[in-house]
Amino acid sequence: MVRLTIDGIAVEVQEGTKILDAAAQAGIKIPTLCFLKDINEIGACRVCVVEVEGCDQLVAACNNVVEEGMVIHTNSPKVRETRRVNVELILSQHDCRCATCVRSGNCELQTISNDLGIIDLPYNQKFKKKPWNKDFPLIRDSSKCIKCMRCVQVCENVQNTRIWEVGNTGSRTDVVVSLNRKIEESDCALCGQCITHCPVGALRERDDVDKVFDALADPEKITVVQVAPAVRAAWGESLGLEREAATVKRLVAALRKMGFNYIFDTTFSADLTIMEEGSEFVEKLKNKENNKFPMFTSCCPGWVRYMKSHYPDMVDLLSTSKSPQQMFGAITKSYYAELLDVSPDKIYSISIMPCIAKKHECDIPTINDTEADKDVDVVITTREVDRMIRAEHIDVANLEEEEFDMPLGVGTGAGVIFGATGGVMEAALRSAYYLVTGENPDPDAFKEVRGMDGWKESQIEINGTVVKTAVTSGLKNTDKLIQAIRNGEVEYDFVEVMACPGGCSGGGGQPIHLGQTSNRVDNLYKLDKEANLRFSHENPSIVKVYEDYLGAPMSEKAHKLLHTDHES
Ligand code: HC0
Ligand code: SF4
Repeated sequence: MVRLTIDGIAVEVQEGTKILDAAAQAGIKIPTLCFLKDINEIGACRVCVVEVEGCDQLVAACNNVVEEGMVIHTNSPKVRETRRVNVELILSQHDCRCATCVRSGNCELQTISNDLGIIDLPYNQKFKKKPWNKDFPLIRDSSKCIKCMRCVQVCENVQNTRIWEVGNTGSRTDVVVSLNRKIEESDCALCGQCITHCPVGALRERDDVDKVFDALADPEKITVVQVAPAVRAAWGESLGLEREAATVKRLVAALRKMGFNYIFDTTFSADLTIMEEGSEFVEKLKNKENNKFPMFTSCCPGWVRYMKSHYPDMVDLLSTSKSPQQMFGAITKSYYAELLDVSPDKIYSISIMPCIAKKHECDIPTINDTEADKDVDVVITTREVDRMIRAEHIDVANLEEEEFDMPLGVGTGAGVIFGATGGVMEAALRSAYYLVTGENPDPDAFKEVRGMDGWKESQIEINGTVVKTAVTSGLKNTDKLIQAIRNGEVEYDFVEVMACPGGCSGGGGQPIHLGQTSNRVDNLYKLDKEANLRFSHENPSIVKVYEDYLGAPMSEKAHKLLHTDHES
């Protein structure tokens, strides 16, 4: 153990502890800006500097370890003044027009500047605005970048993708798309983790809110909106709502107030995905010798993009089932258009997702299989729907809860847990067990696949057949798993991959509050536990859509509408 004094408090911590962590253990908060625990500990911004007695220079608290007998001052006049100058210099290179910034109110630079009492900009502002493809789902504004390197590190060290790199040196240092590429030429998976880890407004999603407002104002359009599983666990965070108050039914009430004609639940089509993907898997298993394994889930478009660019020779291992978002779009513009007795082109289909990659998925040419132009017309993120709610001045806290519309508003607990890592696998196993044995398992029988670990394994016996499964989230974890499969170190029958750590709950379109993913995941499992229906095959709307329209899972019609070959 190491003994030291921080701000007059005697502290005893383990050897190797960083000054920042030692201070936190003593209840002292040192401000940080570029720091991200275990991801970016480079001390670049110099906001966390502290004074160590006997040291001429101030030291960064995030990447210097404690030493026996140290006497540290975290907020002395010298520290305060240095921090202030450091932040003023950062501001001199940052476009400080906060009023029009997407991160205003949730910006770490804004908070630190305010906390340090900076109420004027003493240096001339010099910032660069570089051209960017505004049609791409991920938008970068170079004039907001503070070169903290968080995006570079998250992309490389968590997502194994290396889209960003440092260009130039000295005062011209910049973050650029690597290998001199344009973003649209790069292999960006569109997971959006760089956005959620950016402390400022340098990275954001393409804003599609106006398209939705235009559709709502167009009397010729019937607006049909779907709400993804993980959105319900997070939408209240940026509206200041307590988790208990931010129910999905309250979100439904807000959407109805905004004027959406039909408000449905993506958990319905998550259940539909289970019917198709579960049946596809069971069919493959029946003829094991003639099929290649493992079968990979295909519902995460970030993962599908990653596989296409990094492992193109393995694309045929992806399940052909479309994602719930796209199944929903296809059902909306076929079955539901028929129920409404309108042409599919009259329907404008909107999807609220925790995800950036979904904005790309709905534009993949071969994903659209109905008579309409596009099965899903526009995708907005959880952050964008929150902005719409604010723009409409809806007092969500005082809204009465309302129900989804019918029949596509019914989902099971199995569909809800799609938004958590392991959830798709667990939901699939619940129904696969039923499809093989004709009996339901205990709904909690496959709990092993829950939890935030990056790579989880389980073996499950169904009617004498042992099924080996794995679940992974985060693309670096995924890469390790694929390498192990390719090297013959592991063998699985069924693998779930989600690009974002923790699954969609930690998606790149979610409100930006780092450290919230596991709370969101817990919330989804709680909703599953409390649900009346916990098996996808028991969803009455699913039973009906097969009876009245699709016939059976994997039928010709189901194939046409609900499956894809992942070719483009
Ligand atoms: Fe997901 Fe999905 S679970 S990818 O994370 O499968 O975005 O929430 O909507 O489509 O259902 C995202 C979340 C979805 C889809 C579902 C799947
Ligand atoms: Fe999108 Fe979810 Fe995949 Fe992340 S894990 S890229 S949020 S689908």
